[in-house]
Amino acid sequence: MASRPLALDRDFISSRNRKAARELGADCKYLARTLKRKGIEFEAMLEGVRAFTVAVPSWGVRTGGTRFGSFPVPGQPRDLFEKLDDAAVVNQLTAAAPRVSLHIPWDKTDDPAAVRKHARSLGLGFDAMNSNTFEDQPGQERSYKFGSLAHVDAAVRDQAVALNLETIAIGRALGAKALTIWIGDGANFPGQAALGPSFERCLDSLRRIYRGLPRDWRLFLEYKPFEPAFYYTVLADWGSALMASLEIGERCAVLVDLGHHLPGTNIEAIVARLIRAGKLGGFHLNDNHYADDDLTAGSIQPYRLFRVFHELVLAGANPKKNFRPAYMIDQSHNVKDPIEALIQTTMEMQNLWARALLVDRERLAEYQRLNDALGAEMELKDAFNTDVRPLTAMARVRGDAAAAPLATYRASGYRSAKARERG
Ligand SMILES: [Mn+2]
Repeated sequence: MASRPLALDRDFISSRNRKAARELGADCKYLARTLKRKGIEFEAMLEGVRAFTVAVPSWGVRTGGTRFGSFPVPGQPRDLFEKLDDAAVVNQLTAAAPRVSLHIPWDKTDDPAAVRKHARSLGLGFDAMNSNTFEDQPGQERSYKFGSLAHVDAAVRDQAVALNLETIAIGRALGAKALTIWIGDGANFPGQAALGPSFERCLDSLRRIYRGLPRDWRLFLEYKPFEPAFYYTVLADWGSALMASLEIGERCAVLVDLGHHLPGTNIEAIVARLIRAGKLGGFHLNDNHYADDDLTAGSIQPYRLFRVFHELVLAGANPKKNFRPAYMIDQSHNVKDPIEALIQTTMEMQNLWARALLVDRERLAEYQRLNDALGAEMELKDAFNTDVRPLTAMARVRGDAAAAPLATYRASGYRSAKARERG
């Protein structure tokens, strides 16, 4: 496929920015003044915001989201090239989503060189590859109905290991540097699976995959408490994932999906522990109300994501070994335009990251030394309650993206153009 120019016209974006420039300038001036009173430099914050980027999931540019079926929007991407086109729109408007995360076999390609070239023409690279052994594909020899990497039958495990090695091979050709593994292996009923041996089989399969991992790659283990197995899951929690990653090797780490925790779990504390262990691999960012709801990040519990980001900002200020988390979005919707949802998510993360940067870490530490619970909490809340939207808008403008990405997207007519073009 011939490479096309960027999805949205640059001049269209900059003309919209020019129209908003006066108001944005005034808002930034006001914010810079209030920040200065707290000893915070606006320009330094701007650089901090611009340094934060996330990866867009290839499965997030189409509707999905429920087990009960999906309701496509007009002009959905029909192949991987078109998925990249849509992902490029998110990056063009936010300047914060320059990578895409693929799922194999959903995104299986016979011509990774062409895919890589197309991505590069759009200004995109590739983040962690994801392998899918949690559902059967047409023509597949052996079924994953009763598991994959931890299956009782060695032949099924072989097939699942092979799929992961193939995923690495495709990712290598694309320039990716990590593999994320999530498996649904487990049991729906007590007695169905032997708890000890199933974990051993999982470890054994992971070791085989790790042996096929290129030296400059990392392996991320993504845990999840339940679903599709509703009684027992092999990699159910960060304890199991950490234990596995410690046994597998130096380049194996844990991936935290925000939606993969039981209600009330203190995720920021898990993040702090994984940082200490040098085993925080990355994130699947999303939000949830009940379980693995894959809702737009920050839509339900923005304060929770802010607290997670605060731990990451703290760790970044005083880096520990192996601290370079991969930030990836993992969400899928039925009721929002998928591109709009990804833009909204990316903007929400820019805002929450900016607010986490505003925490006065020395003052917070002083409150903590004094056991001043109220003072410490208010230090966090003060940052969280700051309206940083002018700051993140200016960060986008500096990156040649849009001051107001959602309004710009809607005004661009991209969706209706694609509906006509793609049918
Ligand atoms: Mn995930």
